Amino acid sequence: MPQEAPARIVSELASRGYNAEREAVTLIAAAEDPAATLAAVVDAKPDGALKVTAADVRDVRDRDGGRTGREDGRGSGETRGEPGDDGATWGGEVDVDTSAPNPSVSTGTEGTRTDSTGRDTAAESPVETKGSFGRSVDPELQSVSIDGDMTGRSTGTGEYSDFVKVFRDRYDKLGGKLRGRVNHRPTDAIATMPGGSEVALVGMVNDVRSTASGHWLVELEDTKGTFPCLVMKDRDIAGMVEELLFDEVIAVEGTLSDDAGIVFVDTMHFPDVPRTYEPSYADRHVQAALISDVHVGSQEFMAEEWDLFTDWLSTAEAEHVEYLLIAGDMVEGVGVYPNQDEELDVVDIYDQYETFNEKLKQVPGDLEIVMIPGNHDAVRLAEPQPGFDEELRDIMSAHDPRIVSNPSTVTIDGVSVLLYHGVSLDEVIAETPEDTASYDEPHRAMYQLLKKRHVAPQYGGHTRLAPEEEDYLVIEDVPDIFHTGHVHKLGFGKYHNVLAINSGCWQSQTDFQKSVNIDPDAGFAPIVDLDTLDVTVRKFS
Ligand code: D5M
Ligand code: FE
Ligand code: ZN
Repeated sequence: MPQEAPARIVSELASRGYNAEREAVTLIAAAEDPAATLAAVVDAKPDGALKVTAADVRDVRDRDGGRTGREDGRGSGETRGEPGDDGATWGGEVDVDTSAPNPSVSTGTEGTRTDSTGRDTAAESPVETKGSFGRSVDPELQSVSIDGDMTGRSTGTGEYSDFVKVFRDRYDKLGGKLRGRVNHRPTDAIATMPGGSEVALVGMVNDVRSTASGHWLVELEDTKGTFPCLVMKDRDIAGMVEELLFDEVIAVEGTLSDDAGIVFVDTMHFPDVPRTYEPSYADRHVQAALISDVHVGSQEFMAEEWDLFTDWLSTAEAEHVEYLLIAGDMVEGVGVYPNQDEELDVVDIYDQYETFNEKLKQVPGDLEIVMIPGNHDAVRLAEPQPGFDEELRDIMSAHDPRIVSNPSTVTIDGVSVLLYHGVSLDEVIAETPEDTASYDEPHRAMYQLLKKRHVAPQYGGHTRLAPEEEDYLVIEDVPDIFHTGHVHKLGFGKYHNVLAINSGCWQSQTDFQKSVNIDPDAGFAPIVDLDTLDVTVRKFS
């Protein structure tokens, strides 16, 4: 099986009981004789040492007068991609595997698994490999920065006052996006205005009811109180009411009733993404693989398909894939759903993460991995979910992934990606009309979240929210890409130029899913061109 050098180095080190710094792997890969360098580095480590550092590799390199290392030390020498050259330096073998199927491909700016973009039509053909070094990545060009990671910053104690604070913060942040667009007044001021006045208010949706005559009564709440707003059933905006979720922040304009007790609504506004939003693009050709819901430890985890995916990542065809973003549910977890234990392959949660770590080692070492937890992971269920604790980070450290909270924003090569696991999508799909959001078009449910500028608006339902000093779930800045998982369905499209991708899963249908007719899209890897935001879906199942 062809394996690209850094991944091979990581697994070689792991088999000898070492974790390694990313840079150390890069330096070893860059050595003239990676195998000899690795052996020398390991020899030089004192007994009981656990981690190979870049300094260790440099020490060995300097000691050998540069024989085992390239001068620039950057790990991506020009000769890297030459067939037979670098491949031969690893134990003298050249891997050329013609048996692996080429993953089928489809590209486009919008799609689902079942659409007509040709996903099922690609023929099987041999993978082209360039020795064991299919990739050529310059780590100096990679850039990753994280925003909104609340790991270690949780302050909530669950007290009532925390709830007040978090909702206050939500109202301030989202209200701020609406206040410039309407001439709003606080609810207590509206109550004193003369009947018939033109009014506007910005509020959180407190209640939505239909009246006996089929109109909609939407109760909005601001910091001063609540106010009833009536949307007549024959108005165009009546359709918008069906898209409302509790606790989202909207603005309305309308006319005050004669007794100043109710507003007859004419227009309704969402914080939304501006239609003219211009996303940022990378200024070089570089790609990111967006995946989710690996569910290692489940009997249905698709190990073979995962192997095909990571093998493919090691080929020249994937050489521009420099980032792997994982949107939660790394492992199957334990006790997540009733009777889940009957379908576990690995029953211990720590063993599940150990196994996941092994799966990560198959990913070429020069890819930057960023991941957030999901509802199957071993962190608190309530959102925002902090990134994993130290013990789990240690277990998952072989590839040195960046582990951040759910949600978080990661900016890669200048392109911002909002990562959110996606538990609220179940709610959006259940509570808004079928043409607004469905499991077959999960990206449309994501559009709703972008429109509401909040990843999980509704408190107290399916989605559990943890009260914090601030509302980390507000989408303050418009991301260039919004990436979720959780519903195990593949779908992507653009909303006001923001690319929304729900990335499917690596778990075949479970008994529960069978019983409720969930047909997962398993074994797909959407690949995004960061210089164009175009998507190519690779199929490994
Ligand atoms: O959930 C994957 C999808 O399946 C997501 O849409 C929720 C749904 N699901 C799966 N199992 C259950 C149970 N037992 N009850 C309700 N909904 C469920 P994931 O959380 O990734 O397994
Ligand atoms: Fe999942
Ligand atoms: Zn999930």
